[in-house]
Amino acid sequence: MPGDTFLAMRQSIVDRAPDTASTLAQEALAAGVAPLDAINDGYVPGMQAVGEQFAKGQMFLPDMMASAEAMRAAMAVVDPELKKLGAERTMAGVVVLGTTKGDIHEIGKVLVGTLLTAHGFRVHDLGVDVSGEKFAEKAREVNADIVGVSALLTTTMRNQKDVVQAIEKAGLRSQIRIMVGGAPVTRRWAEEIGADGYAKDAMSAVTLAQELIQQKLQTMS
Ligand code: HCB
Repeated sequence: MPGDTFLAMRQSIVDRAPDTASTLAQEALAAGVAPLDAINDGYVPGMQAVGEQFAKGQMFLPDMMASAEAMRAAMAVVDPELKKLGAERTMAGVVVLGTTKGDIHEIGKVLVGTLLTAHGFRVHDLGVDVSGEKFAEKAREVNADIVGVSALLTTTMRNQKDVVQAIEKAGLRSQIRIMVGGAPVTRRWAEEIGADGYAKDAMSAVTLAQELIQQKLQTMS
């Protein structure tokens, strides 16, 4: 039964069908499917399939945008369920999150923010197309522990390095841990640009953020 539901969720993204995506999410949650499983096993494979079709020229930009709308419709249902968990936890740390300059992909970054919130982090989401200076400014304003930078394009991934440099320039580097992610990003890239860690998906981003907070506390004690 969940297998069929996940396949239907995947298909609702490929079919660019927000109403179906939303209804399936409601039905699945009512039937006891874990919200994160719905995202990871249902909807994300749909976005991956869309990306593959786009790369092969079988799908075009407006189609990809419509699929993103369907994904957003599903996330609107699942998000509150994930966030509910966070309300019951003590504050785990402060995170400033955003997608780097020149890049408007936000679905993955929003998911990372939701799961961090669900695990007790206070998240300040700067949105998309964010410059290094804006990351640094916000990090100072909210006394952030972690800055999380997303990039989905090979061309914008290099702007993650600007964020590291802006934080250094602002004199905040010793207080702030920087984590990077996004489809083209790798652990090696994170090391190359001087970030403190790389996460391949939203749940790994939570684990990484928890580790970075522990490291920070150990350095301070
Ligand atoms: Co976009 N796009 N796109 N796109 N897009 C990709 C990314 C391609 C790979 C598709 C392809 O060609 N196969 C490709 C990039 C190629 C490349 O650079 N190597 C591409 C392209 C080319 C483009 C345009 C240039 C197309 C054009 O205009 N001709 C254009 C660029 C616009 C711009 O940013 N300046 C464009 C536009 C779009 C939209 C607007 C139609 C839409 C985004 C809508 C939105 O976000 N509001 C879109 C989409 C949806 C995609 C795909 C299909 C899905 C992305 C997605 O949401 N994935 C994507 C294909 C793909 O990635 N396979 C395609 C699902 C989420 C859950 O995964 O990887 O984003 P995620 O996030 C994960 C993970 O990486 C990690 O956790 C997340 C959750 O698990 N993570 C972090 C992410 N950020 C993190 C930060 C951290 O600190 C830690 C972990």
